[in-house]
Formats: sequence, C-alpha cells, structure tokens
Amino acid sequence: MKTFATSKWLITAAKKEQFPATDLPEIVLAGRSNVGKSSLINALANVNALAFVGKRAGKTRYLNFFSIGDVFHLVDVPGYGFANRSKEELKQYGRLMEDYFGSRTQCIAAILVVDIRLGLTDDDLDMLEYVRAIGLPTKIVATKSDKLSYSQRLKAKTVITTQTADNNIAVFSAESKEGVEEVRAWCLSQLEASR
Ligand SMILES: Nc1nc2c(ncn2[C@@H]2O[C@H](COP(=O)(O)OP(=O)(O)OP(=O)(O)O)[C@@H](O)[C@H]2O)c(=O)[nH]1
Ligand SMILES: [Mg+2]
Repeated sequence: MKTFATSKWLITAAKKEQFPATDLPEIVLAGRSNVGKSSLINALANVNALAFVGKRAGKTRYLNFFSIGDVFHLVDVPGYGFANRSKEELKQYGRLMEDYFGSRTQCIAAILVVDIRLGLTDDDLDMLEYVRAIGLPTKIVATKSDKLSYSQRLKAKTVITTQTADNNIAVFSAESKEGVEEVRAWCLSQLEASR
C-alpha cells in the first residue's frame, strides 16, 4: 500500500512537551514488553530498522513517533509487564502513558499486540479494558504466528477471539509477514472513519 511506502522516524519523546506539535491522526501500539510492537511497526512500514527491535525485553524506553506517508503517525510505546524495571522507571512509564492518553486528542485508534502463543495476559486484559473504556477502536494483533503450526494458529485464534469477544483479530508475524496487509488495511480504514 502506497501510504506505507514512505515512513520515517520523527521523534523520541520522554515527556509530553516533546510530543510532535501536529494534529495528524495517530494510532498507538500497546502490548507487553518484548511482544513485538516495534517489529510490527517495521513490518507495516516495510523497513527493517525504523523502530528499534530488542534482543532483550525493555528495548523501547520512551514514546517513538513515526510518520507514515505524512498521512498519520504510528506511536511505539514501551511495553508493560517488564519485571526488572525499577520503581522510578515504572512511575515514569505510568506518567508518560497518562500524558499520552490524557492529551493526544488526535489518537484515533489503538493496536493491542499480544503473543499468539500466550493469548491475553491479565495485563493485556487490563490494557484492552482501558483503551475500550476511553473509546478507542482497537485492533488485536496476535503476533509471532510463525512460532505455531497452522492448526495451532487456528486454535490460538479461537482462544483470543473468545477472550476479547472480537471476531476480527489479526494473526500476524513479523517474520513471515502473515497479516501485514490486514493490519495496514485496518489502519487506513480507521483514518477513513475518523475523517
Ligand atoms: N519469531 C518471531 N519473533 C518476533 C516477531 N516479532 C518480534 N519478534 C522478536 O521478539 C523480540 C522483541 O521484539 P520487539 O519488536 O523489540 O518487541 P517490543 O514489543 O517492541 O519490545 P519492547 O520495546 O521491549 O516493549 C525480538 O527478538 C524480535 O525479533 C515475530 O513475528 N516472530
Ligand atoms: Mg519496542
């Protein structure tokens, strides 16, 4: 899809004052640490190193804003559920996310990335409840599908569909690129719907 052909990293923001001063619509990623949020952004943008992908959990520390075709932003955020974070870091994480959700009226939708092998953890269910409560249309993306056989994938999809009461979850892999067009199309449909 043409929109995704020209993507660029805009800014890393550690606080609200650093969020880019534009009113382009934004779609925010959410998900556990190390689940594959940054990899999803790279796959959508078809660039290998647009967003930093980590070997160790906790790679993304701040909010990263990416411009997709100068049409909208994807916002990469630190993952939750990272066990070894200090109290101070956790506080900062909470503040940053509150700043984001509390002030970004241009945020039109969220992508909740979950590990297809695990389904939604308690943290994921909390996050889903939160984004739904603030009225954000949310796409559930079950990633790392390349780790499962075809039949395991189908089973996992059913489990996640039940957990989320959502019939439109995307099965995705940053490795095989399964599902990438579905997630791109969903982003574009959200942009349309927000006009
Ligand atoms: N096999 C496989 N590995 C993946 C996939 N997506 C991500 N990974 C791997 O999972 C690890 C974490 O990926 P990231 O994209 O950095 O995850 P993240 O959610 O951005 O992590 P944080 O920034 O720490 O919250 C990396 O080693 C990736 O290569 C996938 O679809 N399949
Ligand atoms: Mg990341």
